[in-house]
Amino acid sequence: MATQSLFTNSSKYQCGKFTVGKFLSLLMVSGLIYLFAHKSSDGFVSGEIHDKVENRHTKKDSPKIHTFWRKPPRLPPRLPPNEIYKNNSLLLQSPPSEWASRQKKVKEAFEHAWSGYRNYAMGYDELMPLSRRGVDGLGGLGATVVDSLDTAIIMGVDDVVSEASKWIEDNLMKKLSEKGQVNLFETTIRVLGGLLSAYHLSGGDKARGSDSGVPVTSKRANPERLLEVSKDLADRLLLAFTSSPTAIPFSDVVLRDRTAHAAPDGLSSTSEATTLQLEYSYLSTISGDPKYDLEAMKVLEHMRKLPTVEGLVPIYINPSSGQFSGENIRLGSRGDSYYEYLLKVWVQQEKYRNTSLKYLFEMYTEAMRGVKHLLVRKTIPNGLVFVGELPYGRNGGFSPKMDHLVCFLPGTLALGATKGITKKKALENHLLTVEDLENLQLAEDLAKTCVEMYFVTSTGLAPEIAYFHIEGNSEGGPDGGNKSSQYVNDIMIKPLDRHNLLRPETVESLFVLYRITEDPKYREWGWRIFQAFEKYTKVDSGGYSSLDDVTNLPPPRRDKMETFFLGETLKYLYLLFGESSILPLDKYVFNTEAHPLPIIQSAEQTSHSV
Ligand code: DMJ
Repeated sequence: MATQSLFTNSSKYQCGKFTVGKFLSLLMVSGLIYLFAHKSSDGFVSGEIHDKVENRHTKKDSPKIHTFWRKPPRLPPRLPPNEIYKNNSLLLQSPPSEWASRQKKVKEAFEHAWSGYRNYAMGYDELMPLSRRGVDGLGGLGATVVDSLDTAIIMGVDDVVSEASKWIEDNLMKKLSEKGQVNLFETTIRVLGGLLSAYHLSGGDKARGSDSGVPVTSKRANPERLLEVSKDLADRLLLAFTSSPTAIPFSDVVLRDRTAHAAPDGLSSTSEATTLQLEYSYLSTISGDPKYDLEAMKVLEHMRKLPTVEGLVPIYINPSSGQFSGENIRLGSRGDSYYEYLLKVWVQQEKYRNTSLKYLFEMYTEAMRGVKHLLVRKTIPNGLVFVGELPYGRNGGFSPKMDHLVCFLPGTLALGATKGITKKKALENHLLTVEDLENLQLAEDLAKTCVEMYFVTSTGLAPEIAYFHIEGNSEGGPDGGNKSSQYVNDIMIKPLDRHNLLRPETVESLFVLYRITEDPKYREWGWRIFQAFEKYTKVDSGGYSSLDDVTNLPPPRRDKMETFFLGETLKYLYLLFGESSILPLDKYVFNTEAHPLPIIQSAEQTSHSV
C-alpha cells in the first residue's frame, strides 16, 4: 500500500511539471525516429498500407515525400493470367474465360459417357464400357436414362434430351408393370428423383418454373408424361411403406405384383429408410395428392422418437419392430444420407421451417454436435481433419476409417450454415451464429481432407475407403502411391479399398462450398479431379469405367459405368465451373442423387400437412 501511494504521488508530481512545449518537442523527435526507422524497412509495411501509400504518390505534388517515405518493394514481373495459372495452379485463380472452356469439357465428357451407353446399353440400367454391353443392376428400369435426363437439360445437350425423353415415354410405363424386385431407396432417388427433376426443368411445374436459370432455349421433355410415369412408379413404391407394420418401410418392392418385403436379414439401412422425403413431398405438391408426403414423412416423425447417441444413429433399422439394430455408427455407407435429409427436407419446406418441421433442423444440429464431439479427429503428422466411425457404439473403440461417401458432409454442413446463400451475404445480414461459423470451418477442413484422398494416390483419384494415421494408433498401412504428396503418411489405403466407382461426393461438396464461400480453390480442386477422371477412366469406344486400384499405374479397370457418374459427378462439375445463377442454392435443393427440386416457399405451393 505504502509503495503504491508513493508511486502515485510521484507520477502526479512529474505530470505537473510536464509543459506543452516539452510535449510538442517529444512528439517531433518520435515522429522523426519513426520515419527513419521505416525508410530502411522495405517489405515490412503490409500490402494494404503499401497500396494506400502508392496511390497517394501518384499525385504530382508529393514525389519527395515518396522517396523519403520508402522505396517501393521489388515485385515479381507481371505475367499473363495463363502463365500465372501454370506457375502456381492451386494458389491463383484461373481467368474467367478458362472456366467456360472447362465447363465445355465437362459437357463433352457427358456426351462421351452417353454415347457409350446409347450405343451399347440403351435401356439397360448401366453400361459395361469394356465389354460394350448393358447390365440391369438396379431392377431394369433404364436407370442411366432417367438419371441422365435432367443433367442433359441443364447442360443443354439437346440430342440426349430427345433420346432420353423418347425412351422414357415409349418404354418406362411398360417396364413398371413387367419388372420384378427393385430397391425402394435406389429407385426413389435415381428414377423417381430423375423424373421429378426433369418434370420441373421441363416447365411442368409452372408455379415454380422461373428460378432455375437453365437457358429457356434448352430442349425439354414432355412434363405431363413424366408426371404420369412418376405417379405410377410412386404408387407401386408406396407399398413398401403401407405394407410395413411400422413407419419404417420395407427395403424391397416387386413392381409387377405391387408387393413389398424386407431384405433377407429383415433389416433396412437407416440411410435408405430415411432418404425418401424430398421426392415424395414434391410429388404430393405437384400432383395435389398428399398420400406420398404423408407416408414418407411418417418415417422422420418416427425417427424423432428413437434414442440416439448425441444425435448419431446406428446404421441398421428393423422395419418389423421400428427399432435400431446393432450399434454401428458411421456417416459412410448405410448412414450417410440420413443426416443429409434431416437438413434438406427442412430446407425444402421453407414455409414450415419454424413450425411443424423445426424438429428436423434440431435433429440435424444435435447430430452435427455429436459428429464434432465423437467422430471428428486430426491425423498425424499433418493435422488433416476427418470423420471416423464407432463400430461398437459410444462405448466401443474409435475407428479412423472414412468412406469416400462421407465426403457429402462438407456440402451439407455448408448448406446448413448459410441455408444456401453466400457466406458474404450471410455475414452482411448477421445471419451466422458461432455454431454456423464453426460448422462452415469444419466443412472447409473436411473438403480439404476429401481432396487430399484424391491427390495422395498415383492416379489422382480417391479410393472407396481411407484410413487415417492418428496419435496412439500405431497400425500403419500402405499409402496411396503419390510419394510427393505432403499427406502420404497421414492417409492409408488398404488393398481391398482401392477401387473408385466414379463417385460424386467430393465434387458435390466442392460445388456447394464454391457457391457458398466463393473461394476459387474449390474450382481448381474440381478441375484437377476432372482431369484425373479424363486421364484414367475414359474409354475410347464410349463411356467411362470404374477403377479397381487407384494406387497403381496404369490403374486396372472395372467394367462398370455407374449411373451417378452422369446423374451426379458430371452435373456437379458442370455446375461448379458455371454461373452461380444456375440452380441457386437458396431456391433449389438437390436430392441425394443430385436431382434438383425447387424449394417450396409458400403454403399454397405445398400439400405438406401441418
Ligand atoms: C448415390 O446413389 C447417392 O449419392 C447416394 O446417396 C450415395 N451413393 C451414390 C453415389 O456415390
